[in-house]
Amino acid sequence: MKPNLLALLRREGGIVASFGAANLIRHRGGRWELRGGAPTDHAAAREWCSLFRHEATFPSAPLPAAAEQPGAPNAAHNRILVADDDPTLKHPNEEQAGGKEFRPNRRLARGLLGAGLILVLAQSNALGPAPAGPKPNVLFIVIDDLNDWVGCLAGHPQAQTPNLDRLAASGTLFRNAHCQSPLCNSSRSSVLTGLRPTTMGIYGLAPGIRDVPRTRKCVTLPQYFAQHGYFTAAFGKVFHDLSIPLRMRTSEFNLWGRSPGMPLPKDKLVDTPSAIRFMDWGVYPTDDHDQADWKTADAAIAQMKSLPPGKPFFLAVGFRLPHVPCFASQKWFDRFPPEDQVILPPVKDGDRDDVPEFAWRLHWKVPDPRLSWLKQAGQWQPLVRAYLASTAFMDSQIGRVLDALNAAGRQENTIIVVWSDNGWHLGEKGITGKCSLWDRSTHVPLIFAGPGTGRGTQCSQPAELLDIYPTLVELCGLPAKKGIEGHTLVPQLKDPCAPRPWPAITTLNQGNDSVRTEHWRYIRYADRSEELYDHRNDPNEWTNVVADAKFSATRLQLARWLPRSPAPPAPGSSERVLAKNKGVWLWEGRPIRPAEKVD
Ligand SMILES: [Ca+2]
Ligand SMILES: [Ca+2]
Repeated sequence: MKPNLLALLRREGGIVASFGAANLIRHRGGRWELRGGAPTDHAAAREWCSLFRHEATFPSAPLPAAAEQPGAPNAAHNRILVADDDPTLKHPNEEQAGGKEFRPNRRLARGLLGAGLILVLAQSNALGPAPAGPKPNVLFIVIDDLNDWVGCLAGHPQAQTPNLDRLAASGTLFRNAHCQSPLCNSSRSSVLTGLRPTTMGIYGLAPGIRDVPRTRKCVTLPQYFAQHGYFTAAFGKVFHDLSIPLRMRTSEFNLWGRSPGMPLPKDKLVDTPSAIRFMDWGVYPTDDHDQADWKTADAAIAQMKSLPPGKPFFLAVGFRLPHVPCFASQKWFDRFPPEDQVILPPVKDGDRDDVPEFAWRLHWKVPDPRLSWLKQAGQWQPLVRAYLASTAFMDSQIGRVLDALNAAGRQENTIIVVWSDNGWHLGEKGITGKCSLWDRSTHVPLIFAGPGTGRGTQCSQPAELLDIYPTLVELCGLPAKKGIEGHTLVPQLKDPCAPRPWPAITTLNQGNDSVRTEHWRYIRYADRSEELYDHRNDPNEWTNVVADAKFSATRLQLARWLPRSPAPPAPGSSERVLAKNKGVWLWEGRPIRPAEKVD
């Protein structure tokens, strides 16, 4: 029976190299010693020692043939495990979250690869079998501000997203996935670093991760793949716009491609309370080829036709719609009923009567108009229709990229993940936009498809976007990444009912957090006011039951998941930042004056 290598390593320290059924063990600084295995394994071990000029002790007599194990692993199954304090290692990364990541020095790594060995870090908790054959590619698609108005999520009865639906039908759909922060920069920074906003101190639209001490040197998801031999490229909006300085972009991806901006008409189509050009919706432009998402899909498709040979790829594609401006050409609007027949989202009069007043401070002054303005301006139905139309257009661009992947013959060996960085209100709780801790802001599509995923399965347990990092790492057979805060979703990709003890946690500025389980949402604001919703009976989060004594145990149980020591806003935090200074609450650096509330 082949011994458990990790157990052996822990017992012996140093390095354990496995050649089929034989184990070469080296105590720190000492000779290598071969134990067990068949003559063919010994030959492989001798060859490796010769290559490295290692001194080794081998058994004096060859083992009898009977010791040879039928079906002994071939060279592709050889392993080497490296203890964390072995002198052949160098530079523990000084990176994030208290974890150390160790890499072999170049000479050792080169030799290991030359000998056909697969390297496994001793810190790995998930020593599953390494995938045979070439590593799977990754197609990483991020959408901006798409809530659950997706056909397969049934968030809106008129949503048209046939390409997301077909992808979900071929993989695993997480029906209860939530962002870690309902805002572009903090959400994307969390996904890409694998860290919570409360760990990074990134809560607003600035700063970017390389300007924050905690994350300055962290190894992001694409960087981790590049470290493990992947060609990495990004097109469109992957990081938040301008969050990574120009000079640093090629260290984030091997290729940082085009990120086209949205086309803008000469004048705004809708005269919203905010004069910001982006806060707009309607029929524009006339030609789909002028859309940012068309150009992004074009660039990704072109890249798929000219990938470097001999390397797996990690291709990140970021679409801008349905983020405002919600623009699409006439043909996409024509796919939906006229404005007076568009179905409005369910909204309850007086819904905020049982919501803490503090909730208003999370979206104190935002460019997104309130529902009261939409109603008064006759823009509620037009906005809903524009959101549906721009989503349908964006979905068609995902379809183009998926078709190109198929045409390139890559679909069989490519893991596809699609996610949105946050949701969006279209009138619920009296607001539009995303700065809230309710389901409308936190609930996002999350789909995995390809090798290792389900085939048309759906998981209703809570998932976090933070889970994307460890899930992709495991699916691709890379060593588990230390120091990241998500949990792999591989068990749920294999069996959507596999138990999952963790809730989804969303944070919007320091001290405001939400905990979402399969049945509940609990929110606590920075002034310690609270909300509790029972999703089994109240999917719209209309009735705050936090004061109901019969739910007090549930409330306490959920509150245990709240972040314990959230980091203060990192230096340089700005835009959508709520903070307290000398007892005064500040919105984007200015004191909040209740008389200025717009509801
Ligand atoms: Ca966003
Ligand atoms: Ca209510």
